[in-house]
Order: sequence, then C-alpha cells, then structure tokens
Amino acid sequence: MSSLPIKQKPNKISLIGDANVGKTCLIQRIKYKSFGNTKSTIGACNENITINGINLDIWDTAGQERFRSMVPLYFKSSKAILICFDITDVNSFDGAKKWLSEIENSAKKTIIFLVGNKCDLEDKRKISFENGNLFAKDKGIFYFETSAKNDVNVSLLFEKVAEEISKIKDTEFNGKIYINNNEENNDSGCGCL
Ligand SMILES: Nc1nc2c(ncn2[C@@H]2O[C@H](COP(=O)(O)OP(=O)(O)O)[C@@H](O)[C@H]2O)c(=O)[nH]1
Ligand SMILES: [Mg+2]
Repeated sequence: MSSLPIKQKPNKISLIGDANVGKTCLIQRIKYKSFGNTKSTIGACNENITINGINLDIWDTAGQERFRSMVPLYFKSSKAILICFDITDVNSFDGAKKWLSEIENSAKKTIIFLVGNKCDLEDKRKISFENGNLFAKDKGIFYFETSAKNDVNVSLLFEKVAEEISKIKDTEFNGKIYINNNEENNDSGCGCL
C-alpha cells in the first residue's frame, strides 16, 4: 500500500485593513502574478498558496464598515495577520492603528505585519517610510511597503510570513501568546526602492 503524503495543516493568515487599500490585489498578485480589476470583497474569501513548502491559507476580508464586526472572526484564528494600509491615504493608516489595537485587545496574539501598499504612487505619498516603520518598530511588529501594481516586495512579504509561521509549533499556537518583538531586526522594515 503506498503511503499518502502527510497533509500539512493549513496555516491561516488574514489580510485586514480599510476598504480600497489593496488587500485583494496583493492576494491576486501573489497567487496569480497579476494585477487587474478587483470587485469589492463581500464578507471574506480565501486562496491557498504554498511558499517554500509552507502552505498558506490566505483570507481576504472586507474593509467596509458593514463587515467590520466579522473581521475578528478571521483574525482570531490566524497565525499571521497582515494589517494593510495605503501609503497615500492618512485615514487608512489611522485605520491600521485601530485594527492593531483591536488585535492587541483580543485574547490571542499572533504574528503581525503592517503593510503599506501602493508604494508605486511615490508622488502621492502621505505616510513616509520612516513614519510607518517607526510605528511598527514601536509596536514590535514587522513593516513592509509593497506595490501590488508593480510587484514590489509582494513575494518578499509572503516569504517572510511563511518563514515566521514555520517557526511556530502548533502546540505553541494553541492559546499561547506569540507576538514578534523584532529583537534581532533593528533596521526592520522593507521599503520601496
Ligand atoms: N497604484 C496602485 N493601486 C493599487 C495597488 N493595489 C491596489 N490598487 C488599487 O486600489 C483599489 C482597491 O484595490 P483592492 O485590492 O480592491 O482593495 P481592498 O478593498 O483592500 O481589497 C483598486 O482600484 C486597485 O486597482 C497598488 O499597489 N498600486
Ligand atoms: Mg477586497
């Protein structure tokens, strides 16, 4: 009898953040290597990808106010959370801060990434790299700037997510607080070049 490959437990990760910051486009970029029209996300949906042998079950959530109360259902069971904002939109950065405090107040902590998307729009930038990076550093979370449109740092981001997830043992995840404190990562953050 041939033995079946051991099925990897799905590693759930969630993208959260205000509407229109580019969550769906980031997932489309990493999954389909494309950038195109996205319909606004209703509720939540997921895509599965494998990066460096690590299976990621990526949940895309809706940022609109009417779906807001659903989002914690997704992030509470996630091993990593990507809080996304648009570097050209101050409100979305404030939104990201609100999402972070909501996560911090929830019982189970997780690996958190702050993601400043649309870094191709340099001339419209409102949140500097230093601003985003310092905020993340202060909170002990990772910082990445990405462009789903021009494919900047998207693979790097998800590779880092996979790497960090691979460090967590499932026994550790069950109820135990796990938050990245960026100790060894003094000039953390990954900006747009
Ligand atoms: N310039 C630019 N536009 C982007 C980028 N990512 C997404 N967008 C645009 O931002 C809008 C919202 O994207 P979407 O992925 O639907 O946002 P979501 O509501 O967070 O899922 C769309 O018009 C996208 O074309 C990016 O990296 N650069
Ligand atoms: Mg969406």
